[in-house]
Order: sequence, then C-alpha cells, then structure tokens
Amino acid sequence: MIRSLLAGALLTAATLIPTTAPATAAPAADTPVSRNGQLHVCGVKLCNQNNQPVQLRGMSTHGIQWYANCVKTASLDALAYDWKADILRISMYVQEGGYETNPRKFTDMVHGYIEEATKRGMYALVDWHQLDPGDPNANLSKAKTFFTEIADRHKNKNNIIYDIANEPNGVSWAGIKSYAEQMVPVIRAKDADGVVFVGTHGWASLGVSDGRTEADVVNNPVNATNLMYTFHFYAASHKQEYFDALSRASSKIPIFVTEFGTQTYTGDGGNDFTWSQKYLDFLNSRQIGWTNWNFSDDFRSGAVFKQGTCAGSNFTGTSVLKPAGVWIRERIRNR
Ligand code: IDC
Repeated sequence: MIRSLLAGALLTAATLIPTTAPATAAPAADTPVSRNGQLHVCGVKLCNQNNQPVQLRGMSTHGIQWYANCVKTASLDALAYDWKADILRISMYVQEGGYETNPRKFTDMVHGYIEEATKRGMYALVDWHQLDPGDPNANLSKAKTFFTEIADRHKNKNNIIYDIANEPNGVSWAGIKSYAEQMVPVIRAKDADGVVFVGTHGWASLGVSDGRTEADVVNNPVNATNLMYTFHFYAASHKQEYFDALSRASSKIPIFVTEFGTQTYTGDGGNDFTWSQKYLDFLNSRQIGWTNWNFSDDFRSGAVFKQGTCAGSNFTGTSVLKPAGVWIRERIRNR
C-alpha cells in the first residue's frame, strides 16, 4: 500500500516536471554572489573576491512600509531569474511611517529580505532611507542600533552592503562626513569587511543641488576604507550640470548610483530615455554600479510595475511593466 502510494506520487511528480525549465528556475550555483563573493573597494571601483572590478545592476524596492506586497517570492524570483539582477536595494524609510514607528518590525523585515536576496544569489543593499529630516545626525542613535543588529546577524554572509544615509539634505558635507565617521566603526566592529555607502550632500547629488560641487567630498573624504559615495539622478530633471559632476568625481572617488529614475525627481512624469541612456552608457563604461527606483506598482511612472500587479503573482516578462520598467529590465538583463 505504502509502495503503491509512493509510486503514484512519484509518477504524478514526474508528469508535472516540465520538459524545459521555467523562467523562474534557480540556476543552482551560478549567481552574482557565487561568481563575485565578498566585494571590496579597489581604488575608485568595486572589486570582487578575485580583485577584478565588478559592476552591479539591480533594483531598489519602494519604501517597505508601503510596498511590502511587491517584495515577495514571485517578484524576487522575477528580479533574480527573469531580470537577472545582481543586487536588491532594500529601502527602509526611517520616518514617514517607517523604522521609527516600530524598530523591531522593520529590522525583522530587513532581516527577511536579506535572506531572500541571499537565497537567490543577489547582493543585499541595506538602505537607511533617511530623507526628512535630511541631516543624518538627527537619526544617529537609531542608525547605530539598527546597523549594529544588521551587521551582527549577517556578518558571516558575503553579500551585504550597508548604505548609512540615503539622501542627506539641508546639511553640509562636513556634517555628513562626521556622521559617517561615527557609523563606520559601529558596522565594522561587527562586520569587519563590509562595504559601506554614504549619501552625498544635496540629496546625493555630490552637492550640486545645494549649489556646491563634488570638490567638497574630493577635498575632504571620509576617513575610512572600503567606503563608496552615492550619487542619485532623475534623468528628466538632472542633466548636464549633474552629469558633469558625476563625470569629474568618478575618476577621483568611488561612486555607486543607489537610486535613479528615467523621469523627474518626483519619481513621476514623462521618461527621458535619451538622458537616461547617456547616464547608463557612462556608468557602464566606468563599471559604476546602479540600482533603479523603484520595484513597486505605485501609480507613478517610475514604479516599474503596472498598478495592481503586486496583488497578484505574475511578475515575469514585460506585460506587467510600465514603459520605465520595460526599459530598465532590458538594461539589467542584457549586458
Ligand atoms: C518618493 C516616492 C513617493 C513618496 C515619496 C516620499 O516615489 O511615493 O511619497 O518618496 O518620501 C528620492 C527619494 C525617494 C523618492 C524618490 C522619488 O530617495 O524616497 O521617492 N526620490 O521622488 N530622491 C529623489 C527622488
């Protein structure tokens, strides 16, 4: 009886196995993390375990206090195996209903998303999404508590990157540098080889949105190793002046683009694919990594999925995507 039941079960299973692997099947061993391992900063680039420069491409979640339903098994499978992303940016707002309202809940959500990225062989970029207030020092003690636990829990993984300040604003570069020099030792005390990112002044514009330039950073870098500076752009808003600052800075300091959109800085409006392509061509030529804003079905044009997609379970292919999503998926997949 047991034998025949077992045989029946095996037969059923066999008939269910499709002849070709589905698009969502996990490649067993060949993943971005298996290929590259623990990363480190090498000069102005990010290098892999073999000391070769590596460019990571992927997506940022929307705020996980709002769009957790877009970060689940089916969507992460699509990101890893259909989009072929190297990296997931986990955007945890501090204010606006985020971390400060329930530190336990949000820290646990981030732990969970890190495990999900890890299972799929993607890098996990932990984004401390401070925005308002813009001075990261305002959230300093919260940041210490949060990153101490994240770094301690995941220190034995080789795929974690720590972004300690999303978009500093209304604060001088000196103020951000001081914050970074307090945060880096907190993280390194737990995870000695973890790469740390820090946002630049003027909403991660290298100072340009504050009427400053990248010279503030170049002439007064954070006193820390294994650290990169972040730059954000929204292609329909941020054109030549921003591009030129990025271009100049990228030969002098290590840069990662942790957020960009093909539309305006509102994350909405018409797409400027011409300027977006100009930026990506430059980033690709310099092997500067990037994550695009954002992996959700918000109504805005920069949310890659059509509204309502996240309530379902189909995230694969282009039929679920808005124009920005079709454009960016293509540029993550094809390299
Ligand atoms: C926007 C979201 C929007 C949300 C708003 C509030 O798209 O739904 O209401 O934040 O914080 C950034 C920020 C990022 C912004 C994004 C688009 O880091 O939080 O998201 N943006 O405006 N910097 C430049 C643009």
